[in-house]
Amino acid sequence: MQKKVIIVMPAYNAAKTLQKTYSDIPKKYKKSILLVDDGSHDSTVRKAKRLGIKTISHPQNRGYGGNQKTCYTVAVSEKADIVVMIHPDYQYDATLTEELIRPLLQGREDIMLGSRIRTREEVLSGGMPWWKYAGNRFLTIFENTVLGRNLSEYHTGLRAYTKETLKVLPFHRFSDDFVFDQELLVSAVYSGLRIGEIPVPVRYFPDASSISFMRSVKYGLMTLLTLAKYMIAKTGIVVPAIFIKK
Ligand SMILES: Nc1nc2c(ncn2[C@@H]2O[C@H](COP(=O)(O)OP(=O)(O)O)[C@@H](O)[C@H]2O)c(=O)[nH]1
Ligand SMILES: [Mg+2]
Repeated sequence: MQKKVIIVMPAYNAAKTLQKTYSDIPKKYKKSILLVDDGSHDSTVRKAKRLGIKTISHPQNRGYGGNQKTCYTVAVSEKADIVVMIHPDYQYDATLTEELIRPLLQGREDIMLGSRIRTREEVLSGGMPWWKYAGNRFLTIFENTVLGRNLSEYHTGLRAYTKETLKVLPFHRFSDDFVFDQELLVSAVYSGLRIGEIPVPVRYFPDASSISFMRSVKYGLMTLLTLAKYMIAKTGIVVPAIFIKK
């Protein structure tokens, strides 16, 4: 039976880049896109509606994690078998959607990530600021060591999940902030889920990146805290709420 794929876009002030992101999404999925607007101050909602994208608006800004909670709740309630999350900021190559989800369709992986980190030269010439690159590498090496995995990055905004993954992970208990993405992956590792990746080109330009240095530092520290929670959970003495008890 044909699997149902829903593409979710957690949007915040994405009016300038939405059309381009939308254009790159393969035609067969254009009718199954869901955009959740997190109280944007620009014309994101108007543009999304004009493109025929199903749009849900948060009356107030809930944050990046809060936005994804709505995305996944709605996608699961609409009986998606596979949910692709892509930032509507045109940073990621949406033409690769098919390739990204293939291992999920074939039952080989539970989560797929589009990794921007292939070579340092490629990433930096793609425009990622050197301090973001350094932070990404540091956190990724640390995460791989603690989690016992070998991913090339944990920080991408192009991801795909099976419905089983979204049903098993307690994502409603994750943060409403950016660390949501980390809690999801760390919780997935704790639950023994399979995480695969494909390389995707990097595209950094002013409209594709708004997170400031200080927000990034906070994100880094929250990521380390998430790893500490993982280590605590592994002791078996207490299991923090972001994990499903074994
Ligand atoms: N829902 C929500 N999303 C946000 C907020 N701030 C930023 N974002 C989104 O978070 C994503 C990642 O931020 P971005 O600045 O692109 O990070 P970078 O590309 O990694 O430097 C983008 O899709 C933004 O639109 C917010 O307050 N709420
Ligand atoms: Mg971005």
